[in-house]
Amino acid sequence: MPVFGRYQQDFLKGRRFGTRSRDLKPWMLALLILFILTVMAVTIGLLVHFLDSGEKTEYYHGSFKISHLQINSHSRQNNTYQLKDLREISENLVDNVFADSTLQEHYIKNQVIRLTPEEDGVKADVIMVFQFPSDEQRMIIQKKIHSILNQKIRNTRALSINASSLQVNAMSSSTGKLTIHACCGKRNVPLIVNRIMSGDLAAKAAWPWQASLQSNNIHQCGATLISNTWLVTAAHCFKYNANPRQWTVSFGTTINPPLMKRNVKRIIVHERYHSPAKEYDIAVVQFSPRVTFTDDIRRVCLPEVSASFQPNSTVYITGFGALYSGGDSQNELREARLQLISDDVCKQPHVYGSDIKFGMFCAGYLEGIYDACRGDSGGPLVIKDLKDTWYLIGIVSWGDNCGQKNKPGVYTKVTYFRKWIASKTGL
Ligand code: 4AZ
Repeated sequence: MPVFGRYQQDFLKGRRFGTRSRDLKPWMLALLILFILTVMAVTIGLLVHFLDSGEKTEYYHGSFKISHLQINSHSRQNNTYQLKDLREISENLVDNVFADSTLQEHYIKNQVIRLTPEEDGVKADVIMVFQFPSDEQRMIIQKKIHSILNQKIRNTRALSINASSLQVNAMSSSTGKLTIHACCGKRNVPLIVNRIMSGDLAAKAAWPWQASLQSNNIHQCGATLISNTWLVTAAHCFKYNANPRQWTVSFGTTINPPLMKRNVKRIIVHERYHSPAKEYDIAVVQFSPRVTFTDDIRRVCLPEVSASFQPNSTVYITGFGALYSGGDSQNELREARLQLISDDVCKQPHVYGSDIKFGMFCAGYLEGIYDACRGDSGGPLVIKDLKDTWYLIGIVSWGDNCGQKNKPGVYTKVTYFRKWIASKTGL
């Protein structure tokens, strides 16, 4: 006689239950299925409702003509503007239009994406960002935006705008996002930099243009993203190895794991860089495939040749470099706030004397401490303008050790090489 273990007995019981369930009347079964379906439908409905009740970001493209003015890259006389000023004035104007309108609760920001000089004026293309509950009609909103702009830009004193030239069109959110991200020098986190020795750890997406240049997968130098395929760095990074096949570039605030990695396709070192001389310490690097800009990976702006910066201005350096002379490179990105040092100060005999040549400048503190170090080379020194747009003005180049008294860091002056960068990259 077979001996039934516990599982076999349960199995038999199960079969008996099975027999009972087959006794369910058809109407009971139908009721049960109906009940289950109703519960599922209600749950899905509630889920959809709660997930979808959030605000949706929407993008609108506007364009208008600013008349009776001329663009001038040097002076600033009557009706004569620099493009940079005009961008700022136009963005402030659109901010003001919506800050005081029926759409004020929904308005987020605007960005002038293009200023095109035309006969007797300039055409401005601007992207406007709003947030609406998801059930809002886009065509109705588009008309509302047009009507608000149409009423208010007529009466503005800041600029003379031809209201009949105004056009407003809804954009798909993917095009809107991509267009906004394609703009340079913008980041999506607030600036909080603590002054601790050797800098501070950088927040995610705080310096989205920072890259790490690696040969045989070992971090060697910093670099700065200036387009979706080009980087600027220091020439001396390639002193021992300029074979693109042995170099890769990574993005993100850690080297390991990288947020994204690319192969280097081309390394162009300044023709007049000859080590051990320190002049012409600049190179551009092309990688592939190109990156898509996101909050974490984005290009910095390049300054115009004519841009100049006041001594003592606040600037920032970032890098994976060592925390002290002779130390190792770091896995996590760090940032430090520095001050620009005038040539007069830096060329003093007890600082660097005549070692500071054309195309270089100093930044940091004569008392030392905050400084770039080995492994930061090639990385960015950036400055922020009044509209929170970041510009690359220096490339970490050299210095006597790190953080020493009277020996601040020395940087390649980007404005000096602006035309050289354009000649190699087209940017
Ligand atoms: C280097 O070895 C290096 N303190 C970079 C910057 C500085 C010193 C050394 C500036 O790459």
